[in-house]
Amino acid sequence: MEDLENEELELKDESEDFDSERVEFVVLSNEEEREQEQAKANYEADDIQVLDGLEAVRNRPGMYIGTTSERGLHHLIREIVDNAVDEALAGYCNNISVIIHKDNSVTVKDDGRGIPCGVVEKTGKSAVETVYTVLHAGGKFEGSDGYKVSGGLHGVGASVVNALSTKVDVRVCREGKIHEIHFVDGGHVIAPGIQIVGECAEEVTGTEVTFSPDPAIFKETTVFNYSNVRDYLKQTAFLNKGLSIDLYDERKDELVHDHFSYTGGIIDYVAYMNTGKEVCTPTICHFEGKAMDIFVEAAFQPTNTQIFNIRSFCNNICTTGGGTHEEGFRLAFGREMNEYFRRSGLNKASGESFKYEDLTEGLTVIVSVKHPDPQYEGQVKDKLGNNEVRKIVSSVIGDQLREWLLEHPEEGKLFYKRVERAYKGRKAAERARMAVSKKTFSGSMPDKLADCISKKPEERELFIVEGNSAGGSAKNGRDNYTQAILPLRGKILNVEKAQATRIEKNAEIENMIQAIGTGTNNSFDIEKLKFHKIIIMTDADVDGSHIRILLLTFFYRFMRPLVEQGFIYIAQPPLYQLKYGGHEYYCFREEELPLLKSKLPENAKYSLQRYKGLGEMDAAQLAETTMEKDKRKLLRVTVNDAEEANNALMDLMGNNVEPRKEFISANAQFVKNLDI
Ligand code: 1YM
Repeated sequence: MEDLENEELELKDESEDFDSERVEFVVLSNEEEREQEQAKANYEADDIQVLDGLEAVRNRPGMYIGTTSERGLHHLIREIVDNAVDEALAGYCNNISVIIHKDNSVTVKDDGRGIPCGVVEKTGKSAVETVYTVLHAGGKFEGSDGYKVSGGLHGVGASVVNALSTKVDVRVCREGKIHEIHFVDGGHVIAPGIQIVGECAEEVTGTEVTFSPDPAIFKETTVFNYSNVRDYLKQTAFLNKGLSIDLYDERKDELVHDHFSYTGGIIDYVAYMNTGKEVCTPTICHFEGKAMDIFVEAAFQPTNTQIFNIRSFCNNICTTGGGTHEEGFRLAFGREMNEYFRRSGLNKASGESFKYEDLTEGLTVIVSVKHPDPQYEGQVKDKLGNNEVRKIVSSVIGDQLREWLLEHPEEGKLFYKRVERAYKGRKAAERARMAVSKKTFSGSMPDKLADCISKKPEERELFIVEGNSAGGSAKNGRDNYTQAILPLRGKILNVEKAQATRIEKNAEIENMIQAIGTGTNNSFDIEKLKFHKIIIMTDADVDGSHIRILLLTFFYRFMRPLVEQGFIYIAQPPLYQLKYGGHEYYCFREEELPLLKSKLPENAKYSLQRYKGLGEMDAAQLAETTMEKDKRKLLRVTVNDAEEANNALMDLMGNNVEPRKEFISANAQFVKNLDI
């Protein structure tokens, strides 16, 4: 509390200093004086707001850069580089360089137009200062030097980087002048703000930014990882044809340097991804086009590997979760290939349409779109959601692929051969699987498992349930055709602490491994997976969350493909049941309860039950709220979630007692028999 108050005082002091210096040099008429007074008052108010904004970033950095771990640290470089890349996309910048200095500060330089230095009417500050201090300020304001920004969100990340740095220096060459502005301690501008410090040739333009990440924010590390930065810059160079990017590392005795520039853009990217693989066509197909202000580009080439390797991007950001641009590609590719094989008479042998998995086996694809207003979805916002993109990608790529196939019959034939091979392979695998699955399903399943009737892994679900009593309710409430129940007795073994051999012999874990069917680590085989949904169902208390962490860590360490391929889920049991007027309402999160209560009439008589554990619900309630397919809410576990669980467990288990204490005190109201 005390700290906060001091901080506020400091901020006010600084804004006064800055302003008094400004006024000293100006002779004002009465009216001007009044206007100036008013402007000063507004300016101070704005200034405090500005610093409040940056303070918000410092208070909740995770909301702006996802995490303050090593990954978050590297995000800072991206934010600044992205501004330079935007300038390249606008057609003004050809060269970017990044330098990691000995003290782990980083300089990013470009030869674009230079961030505008004139005063922005709305903020009363220079554009550079505005971009570096106002949250969400991008290139959308008109400055007194007459520039007008065309659109997009040019520059929005700069203020976040400033907020999370102990020091930021910006140097701009523009209109024959060298300007500098400096910030310290999370965005406090050094008076008097932007200054001209020298002259340069008119044609020399650009921006240079040096920042030092704040160790009070990045507690885990402030040391940049060279290969991480290198990979990102290389990818950026692939995605921006012709852009030249240099990376220097001054931390070693000898200067380390990498240079990236690709005249072929994403064609070179596909060639790079296919390095060392046997490719099936001589050409890398490349198509591009634009519709509704959305630019679409795709490059692809089949290989003899069995992996469909697709990477997609929106505005140079990697969309790991896929999305509508990938779907558009998939639609176009599936439709046009099948249509071509049919029309050209190539597909006489099998006669049927190929499945998408046959068409894409071994295919390496890059899809890149540029969108003025991208919407991201998914837990980690890594999936493109804009619906219009699907159709645009599908028609741009589809139209050009159709023409290309007509003009390149030899290559069309090579595509066909690759697809036919995948098709035959799949059919053979299906036959082999049938033979194996007969054995597997008749064979050993753990005694405690209440298995389901269906033998199709795609529709089978395994509920891993905490405790025998909840296991009983789940068994009675389930759909026994598709839902199997495996109750876990008490705590499963902590896989972080125990040795590998002991783990696999632990009874609870052995049951799980046996039920799932894939084996673990080196002997893991996804083909043997018996359930396409593995659902962790634990109590909404500290024991429950601990068991969940243990299970996630187990999957992460021993059956990682299950996490990577999205087979692991978490059930969401309700926290409250509210009965009113003959109806039952359920709340799944704490925040929902006051909302629900506020919707009841005043003085309504209702009864409220807090579920401390799954066991408190009867079979029908558990089924209705947590298990029935069209009513329940499931969370799909991502690799990030599992990684976090793994880290949380390391915190809890480590020799350092602080995180353990924190966990216990944060959950004290629930603690029953905590044993960590
Ligand atoms: C090393 C980081 O930030 N370069 C950069 C940023 C901008 C411009 C040029 C720029 C943009 C525009 C006009 C425009 C930015 N300007 C703004 C804002 N490199 C780096 N290079 N003139 C110059 O968008 O029209 C935000 S970023 F908002 F001030 F225009």
